[in-house]
Amino acid sequence: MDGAGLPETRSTCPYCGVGCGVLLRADGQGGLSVRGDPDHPANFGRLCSKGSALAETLGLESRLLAPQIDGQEADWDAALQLVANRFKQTIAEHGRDSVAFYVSGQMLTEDYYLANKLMKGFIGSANIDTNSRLCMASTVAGHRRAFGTDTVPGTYEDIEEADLVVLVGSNLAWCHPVLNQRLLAAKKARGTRIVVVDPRRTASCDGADMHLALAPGSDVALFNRLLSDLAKHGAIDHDYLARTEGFDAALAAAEADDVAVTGLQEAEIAAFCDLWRTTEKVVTIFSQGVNQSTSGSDKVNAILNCHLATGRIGRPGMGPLSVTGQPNAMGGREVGGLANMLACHLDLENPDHRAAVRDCWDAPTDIPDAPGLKAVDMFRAVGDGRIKALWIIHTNPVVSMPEADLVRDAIAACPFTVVSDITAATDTARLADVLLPATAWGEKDGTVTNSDRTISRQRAALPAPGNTRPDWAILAEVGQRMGWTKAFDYETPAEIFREHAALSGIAAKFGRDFDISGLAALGDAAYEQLEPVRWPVTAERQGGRFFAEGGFFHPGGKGRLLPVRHRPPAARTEPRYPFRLNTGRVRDQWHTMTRTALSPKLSAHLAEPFLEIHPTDATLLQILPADLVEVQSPLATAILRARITDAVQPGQVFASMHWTGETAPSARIDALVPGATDPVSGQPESKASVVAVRPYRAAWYGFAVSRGEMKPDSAYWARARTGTGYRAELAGAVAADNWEEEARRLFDLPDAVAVSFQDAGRGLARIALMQDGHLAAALFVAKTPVAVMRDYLATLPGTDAPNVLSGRPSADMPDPGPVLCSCFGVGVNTILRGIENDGLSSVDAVGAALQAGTNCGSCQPEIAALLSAAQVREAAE
Ligand SMILES: Nc1nc2c(c(=O)[nH]1)N[C@H]1C(S)=C(S)[C@@H](COP(=O)(O)OP(=O)(O)OC[C@H]3O[C@@H](n4cnc5c(=O)[nH]c(N)nc54)[C@H](O)[C@@H]3O)O[C@H]1N2
Ligand SMILES: Nc1nc2c(c(=O)[nH]1)N[C@H]1C(S)=C(S)[C@@H](COP(=O)(O)OP(=O)(O)OC[C@H]3O[C@@H](n4cnc5c(=O)[nH]c(N)nc54)[C@H](O)[C@@H]3O)O[C@H]1N2
Ligand code: SF4
Ligand SMILES: [Mo]
Repeated sequence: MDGAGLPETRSTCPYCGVGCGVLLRADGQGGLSVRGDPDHPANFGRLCSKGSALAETLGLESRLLAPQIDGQEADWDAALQLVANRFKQTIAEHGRDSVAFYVSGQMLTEDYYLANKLMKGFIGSANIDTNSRLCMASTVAGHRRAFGTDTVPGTYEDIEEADLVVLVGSNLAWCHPVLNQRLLAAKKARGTRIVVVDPRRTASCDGADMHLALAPGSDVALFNRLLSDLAKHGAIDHDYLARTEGFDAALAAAEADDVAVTGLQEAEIAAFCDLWRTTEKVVTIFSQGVNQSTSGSDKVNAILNCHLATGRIGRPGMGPLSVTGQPNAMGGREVGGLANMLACHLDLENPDHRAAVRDCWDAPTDIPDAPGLKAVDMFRAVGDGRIKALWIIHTNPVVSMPEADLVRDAIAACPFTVVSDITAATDTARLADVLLPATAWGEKDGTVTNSDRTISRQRAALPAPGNTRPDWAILAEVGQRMGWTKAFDYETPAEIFREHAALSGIAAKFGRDFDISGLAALGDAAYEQLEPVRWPVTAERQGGRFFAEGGFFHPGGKGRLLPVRHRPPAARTEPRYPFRLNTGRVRDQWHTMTRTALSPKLSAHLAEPFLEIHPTDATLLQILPADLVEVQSPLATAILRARITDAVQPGQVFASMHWTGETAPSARIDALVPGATDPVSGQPESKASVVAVRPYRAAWYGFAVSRGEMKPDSAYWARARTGTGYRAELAGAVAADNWEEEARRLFDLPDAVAVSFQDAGRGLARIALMQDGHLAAALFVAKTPVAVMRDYLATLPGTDAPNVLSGRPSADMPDPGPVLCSCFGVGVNTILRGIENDGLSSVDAVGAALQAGTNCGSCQPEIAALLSAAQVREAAE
């Protein structure tokens, strides 16, 4: 059955905060087909490469399908009772602050609401924090300081109505690709100018008019200069300023700052200020280059100051727009998932707010009046024994937290750790005492809120496999078993949603912004049918923008400009650690890769962890293309593949955050990142560590492909899925005596037929292991990085693979090169040949001839970059 006759289920993509609507059709065999929902206001049918490949990530092979206690399968009753007992016992012996929850901006609102209710309302501790601390905390702090609440003033439509869009610390092209597509379409239609502020040249720069490659951490100085410039040229909106306070102090601070710390040329700064000043409709989009900094909150306020001073906020095409990372980063802020927030944008410090929430929940204890431990401090408290029972839900801190080795050791030593996940194969899940199997995206129901306050439903289109349960149901069970039977008696997520909506109505009476009381009486059927809806949702109002006329949420209703001054990153480069290490994302992987790495399509784009380093630095350090490099910080050492590129500036290097103990253990980059945090938001500085870099000279290098799993254990290895199985890069300090034996061990194929070529003197070995006349696995070894056609070899397992040992296709088969368009599997070489031989001269022409870039469009910026490089070459010839 192909399922074509079955109705489609409307749901929301589980990855980024754009929150694209998807239409799911079950294939009747456990799988789904996924397409963009043409009616969803976030994407109008578009999807990026990750959304398009969702169907490839739903297999059950790596799923956790039953609870585990100490690594042994257990039944739910035993696992839940153990969790409830150990938490109760720990609280009884050591007090309520001896336990903690560490949760996630990927939980559904209903899950998140219950986690917060259980910890803050019933356990009576504020020790619940979330990975949003690593992500949105600085924006939350900045919004609250300026607006009085954590309010996103604008909407996605502003991107299309703006004449100038400034991307600050946002690689929109890779991280919010559908918003980037909307922006590029607007540019085409109305000539929107785009400026990128980022120390690194990214794919987002390809469509930009200006790229300001400022020094890392110097955004405050740049926006302070902009504020001074606006004042100098009489561009301040004094009528609007009357609705705010703090302008004089903010301007004085701005004028005292020296823009020279940005390292930018005076002319480019002036051009940027002119453009901003003379373009009324300006949207400033910001993300982790702003938030993940020890001056993150100040960076946010430096940006907000400029919008407030010009009154360019809350009107069509104008305003600051913080793009959220995770699908429910915004929803998590609404339910109060951060250790310093209460539910529904209420304040933990306010006794009236606490009393109102306690009453609503009918909670047995007072709600804590002080913030709980924020993520970095929370794991330090686990490490020094203050926290004795920890529940981690929907996040993988052993990979994603700074000082990740300390986090790993702390969790390992914690007397009782519970992990709720969809797989047992994560660096964090491997350390759990109790592992709870959650239903995954596609199997569960609830709501998420995206970057522009639009609430959308995630809906189940597949049955829950094995003994998995939804996160909200697991939390409710534990709450009940801890003794609060009535408060955690829920049958459906709809009940939880109604309670949350009703509480938001109470919060609104205290003058809070987040009010969805219009949904408090939503019946089960209406919840089932709920269309995407932007908050607030009340009897009087739905959606819209905030602050066009003022109306801030501080007492007295005024907005605030903040005096902020440049502060450099916490870690200083020094002779021992001369490089600034920046970290971030790649186009086709999601965080710690537990889902996206299951997709061969997505794994083809960048199959290996890498370090971007400038050619000048590479030359000085004698690093050659494709060399491995050792990257050392005061905390730890990593081994990564060098990518020599002038996209980074001299003295700076960039690594991605994605690789893990499961995919490339020497590349867990957060082991190198110290836990320095912003003093206001507690958000760690993930983008400005200091490191030393040197070549890693391995005794041997290897490349492997296989149909089945491999078990690498060399000093360096990185594994990726392919359409036929797996591929891996390997390198080690000691060469094997017998590579054929080593290959049999690596692939666990003791009885396969080996076809091999070995030249011990030159350190060369090529081994193909055949089963039933088909290639099961192949290993290529050399003393220098192995030169074979990797994308071709990855297609061979399972075939009869003639001349596999040559490492390349026969002469009449051109090598497509690394995959650039993951939707259609089009390689770089294919596109380059099209440009050079067939005269393809535009992104559209490449699409028409080769299909590349015509489905999700995420690779269009990279195609554009190939085209402009070709034009530069032509011009030079
Ligand atoms: N493909 C993909 N998309 C994702 C995710 C993913 O894992 N993969 N994750 C999602 C999540 S949770 C998030 S939070 C978002 C993050 O989305 P982004 O914030 O856009 O992504 P990052 O790559 O973390 O960082 C953005 C840029 O900040 C720059 N930067 C570093 N230091 C500075 C600085 O001092 N100033 C300025 N102005 N810029 C600086 C970096 O060079 C980088 O290009 O992406 C979301 N979307
Ligand atoms: N160096 C550096 N570090 C960073 C960043 C950076 O830019 N640089 N970015 C930071 C940011 S912005 C973020 S948001 C974090 C993200 O970091 P994490 O949250 O740690 O990353 P994920 O891989 O998204 O982890 C989600 C986990 O939830 C599991 N899961 C999936 N679906 C479900 C489900 O339905 N229920 C449950 N219970 N579990 C599920 C997945 O298998 C996975 O283990 O990383 C942060 N760390
Ligand atoms: S932009 Fe891509 S990852 Fe983000 S929600 Fe849309 S389809 Fe999903
Ligand atoms: Mo994030």
